Amino acid sequence: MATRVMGVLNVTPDSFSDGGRWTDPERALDRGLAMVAEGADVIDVGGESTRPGAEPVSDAEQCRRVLPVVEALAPQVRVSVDTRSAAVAEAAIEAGATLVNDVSASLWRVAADAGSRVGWVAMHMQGEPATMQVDPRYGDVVSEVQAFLVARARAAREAGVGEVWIDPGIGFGKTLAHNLALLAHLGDLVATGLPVLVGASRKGFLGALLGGAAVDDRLEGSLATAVWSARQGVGMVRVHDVAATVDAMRLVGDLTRAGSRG
Ligand code: HH2
Repeated sequence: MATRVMGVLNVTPDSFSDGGRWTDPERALDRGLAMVAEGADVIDVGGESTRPGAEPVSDAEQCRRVLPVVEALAPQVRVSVDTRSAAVAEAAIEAGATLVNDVSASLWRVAADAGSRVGWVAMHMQGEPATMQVDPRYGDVVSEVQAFLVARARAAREAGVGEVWIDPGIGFGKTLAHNLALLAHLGDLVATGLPVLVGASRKGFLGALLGGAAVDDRLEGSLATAVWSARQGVGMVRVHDVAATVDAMRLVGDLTRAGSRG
């Protein structure tokens, strides 16, 4: 199946890449619809930055930021809500979101209670955003992340969630080496049989690999990682640059088909 594209829409003043650009609900709606026109399958609306060092945002403030945008977009496209708060996830579902994108991997009961139309993304994070990049350590990052995600997915399935995604959480309590190891072994996550989501777009490790590129100068790395992920069998990529990602993935898909002799 073709890899789907989740477009990032941060309705925050401080997200690491698009912070402050879409805080006005009208502009956020326009941005969301533009990403749909570019080929996004899902729009991921978030009201709390989880970049390294970020402090938590109250439920009330997250709701104030995301609910008008979720409500306006939901009739036009599938909407996910990017939150660690059960109350915010519940309110967003009420407003029309059908996917809970949960970087804390703890909110599966919210999805279960909402019934079969609502799915859940379990993302791996070591620690909390405020301190997660201080000194992340693993024995074997690939097997530890995989074991964690499979266990959370099993709990969600047992609670009755029909659609469960797993995400290695690139940049969430991980060094450059950890991120590279996880990306190199995406096939292991895919082999679990659970659909895999990867969010590497514009992240810091790409800046490091691209010789210190600033956040807006990481397109090459973002595209390369999205195409790599798609080729490993990942089911969805979470990206800021939707049009370029769709083009790059389509091109490599065409190449692959043209090259197969079977
Ligand atoms: N990354 C970010 C936020 N949410 N969700 C999933 N499932 N996977 C990710 O890799 C992921 C995520 C961080 O990126 P961004 O939303 O662009 O920035 P910020 O956290 O500063 O709002």
